[in-house]
Amino acid sequence: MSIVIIRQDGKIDLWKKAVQQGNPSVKVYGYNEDHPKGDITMALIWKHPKGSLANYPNLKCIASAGAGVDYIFEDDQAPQGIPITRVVDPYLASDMSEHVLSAILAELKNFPTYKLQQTKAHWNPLPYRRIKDVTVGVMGLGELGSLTAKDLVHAGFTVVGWSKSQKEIPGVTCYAGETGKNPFLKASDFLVCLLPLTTDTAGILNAQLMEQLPQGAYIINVARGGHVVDEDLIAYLDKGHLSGACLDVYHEEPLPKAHPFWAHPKIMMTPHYASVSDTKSVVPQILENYERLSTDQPLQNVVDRKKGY
Ligand code: NDP
Ligand code: OXD
Repeated sequence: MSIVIIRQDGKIDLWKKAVQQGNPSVKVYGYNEDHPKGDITMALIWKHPKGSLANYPNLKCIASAGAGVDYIFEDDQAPQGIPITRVVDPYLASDMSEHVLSAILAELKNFPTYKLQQTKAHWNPLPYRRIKDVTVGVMGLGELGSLTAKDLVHAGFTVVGWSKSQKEIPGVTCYAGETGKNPFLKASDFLVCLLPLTTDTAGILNAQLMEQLPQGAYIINVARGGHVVDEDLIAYLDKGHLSGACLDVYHEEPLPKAHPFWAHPKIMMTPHYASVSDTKSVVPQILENYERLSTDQPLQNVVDRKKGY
């Protein structure tokens, strides 16, 4: 039994060391070093090269090193009959909540516009809004969305939320399903997307949805680029129905230099770094699952393959 780490972002050594420190008796390899493929039972992966999981005939578990698993379902050569696990971690949730709060406060106080004015040495005081003036809508009330919604309530915002099944979160008006979508959108001056990317949610941030948002609404997408129809977002920003957007995730990452988002004056961009899996808090849960795998116990944080998240 051993673990292989498959990722292409230069962080294999970081994760390998963390696993070794967490449990020196576990055998762990990077996928690009010589390793006994038949011995591998767990693949700890993040945006692996498609097809690479098929190299492991005795694989028993695919462990995503992030919360999202959409990239695993996009690999049609990934083994079908074995569990996929994902990260559920308090820091991942609180980092996301802090990112969303920062984006909303920056926009309420006009920071993105002031930054633009600064590049032109343009002194132009603007009216600002207060927390009590706006309602924030959180799409997706799972691990990250529910904490974000609660923290926004504590910060003093009026908060509405939307999910597939009905939720009850103190202080949050929760809507569910198709019937709840329109009243949820109509209330959302700020719309925060924290949905998983699935066949149901791909392209959900489209013209039809934007039309239902209040005039001047602001979109924050911290989930996946595939949720957004890029042309629709640009059209709704350009015609002024949306006042702006803060994006962390894109259809293609890194976003190609020629993409119109880069130069758009109403778009704030961050490089898919709203909330990042921290080896210190995530490796213990990976090792816990590895131990469970070795002793035939049920795994934690298992993804529902039917739902896709
Ligand atoms: P969860 O699986 O815990 O929550 C997903 C939520 O979305 C649930 O409330 C679920 O509803 C809801 N949902 C799913 N499908 C639908 C649908 N069709 N209609 C309405 N609601 C739906 O996910 P997490 O909170 O852990 O993570 C959310 C996403 O955030 C990840 O999938 C990932 O893409 C992204 N992410 C981005 C990061 C970044 O740095 N930008 C970092 C980490 C994650 P229900 O509860 O009823 O099932
Ligand atoms: C994740 C991410 O899904 O970082 O964890 O996007």
